[in-house]
Amino acid sequence: MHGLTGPARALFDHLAAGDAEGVYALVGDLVDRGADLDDLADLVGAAQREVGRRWQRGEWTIAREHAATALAERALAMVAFEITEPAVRPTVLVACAEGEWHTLGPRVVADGLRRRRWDARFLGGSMPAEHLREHIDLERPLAVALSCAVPAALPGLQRSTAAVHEHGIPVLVGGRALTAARAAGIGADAWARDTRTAHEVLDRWWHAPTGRLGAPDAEAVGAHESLAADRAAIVARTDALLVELLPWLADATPAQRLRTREDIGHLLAATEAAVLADDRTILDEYLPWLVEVLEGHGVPAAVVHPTLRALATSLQEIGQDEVAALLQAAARETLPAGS
Ligand code: B12
Repeated sequence: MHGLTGPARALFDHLAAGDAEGVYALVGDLVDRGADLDDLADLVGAAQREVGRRWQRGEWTIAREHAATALAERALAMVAFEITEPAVRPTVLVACAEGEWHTLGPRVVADGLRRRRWDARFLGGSMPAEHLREHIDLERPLAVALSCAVPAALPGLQRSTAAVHEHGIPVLVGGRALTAARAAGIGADAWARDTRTAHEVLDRWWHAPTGRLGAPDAEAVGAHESLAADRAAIVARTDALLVELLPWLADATPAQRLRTREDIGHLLAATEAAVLADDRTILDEYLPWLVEVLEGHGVPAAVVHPTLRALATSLQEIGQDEVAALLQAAARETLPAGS
């Protein structure tokens, strides 16, 4: 069961049933009763969080999530198409960090800014830093707004932020992987929760340009770079150590073996993000989430502790003792001993 009520519940039920007509009728009705794009964004956000939980617990297939998301996108577009007033505020580029494919959030932020008469241009999913740098030459925006929903995209966010800063342009960041502290850690100039707060920050920058741009913690960037350089070797070594700890893995199918290596890669990506943002809460959130996802998808959670041990050992073998200690502390404090 979900805790949604009112229109959020109705929207989720239509999304779950793949009922396009139901979605359009509901949105039409809400708009007639005065709902605006911000209200719709809150509603879609609530319904989509439930979509995510269903996938996380293994109750929904990826195809069901995709179908619901495609409809949710349409619901937001219905309102966005009505925004026709010309911009009176400067250009703002809105993009996803490199490696980030959650586009609904930043798209609705771009539309919400257009509604507030910014010349907001949405650049879509995963925007590599070098292409963003090039595009800024063409557009000369007042600011760039970057979105990051998964911790694995934080390094891409940091690179994009640095690329924008090379032009002396400030960067606003948002999305569910971020907090104010993480935003400051990667060198962004501001963090905003949603379009309303994004508009306030941008308006401030418009009227009183930011003097000094943010900078990431150089030590954390260095620590991240040295870890990222050994990524492939760490994954391969962790995988080999894991087979020693769980000999039955050697008999798994090639597809399962590949999946295990991918999962190790994701765990390492979360660890890298925690190092870069110098923020262990990234791992504190990631590990219990991982256990729930594995359990929901029929993988025994008992593999998590050996995987963490194997990863910590391979990190220690290459002198990354501090990172290993970070991972072990997060595991100790957030996971039940036997999981
Ligand atoms: C739909 C979806 C997808 C779709 C996205 C399709 C698309 N076109 O966007 C696809 C299939 C691509 C996808 C992929 C993945 N996903 Co996904 N996804 C979701 C889901 C269910 C909904 C996201 C959404 O549409 N939200 C609706 C919008 C309106 O809300 P929002 O994004 O939060 O945006 C609001 C604010 O955050 C903010 N905001 C957002 N960006 C910005 C930017 C600025 C500048 C500002 C100011 C504000 C701001 O304003 C927005 C409006 O209020 C979420 C669930 C959730 N809880 O978010 C999972 C979720 C985010 N995904 C998750 C995961 C794990 C993945 C994958 C790793 C899965 C996989 N194994 O491949 C990949 C990663 C892909 C990648 N590298 O980006 C996890 C992340 C958990 C974690 N620990 O990191 C979640 C939370 C699901 C879950 N409960 O486990 N996903």
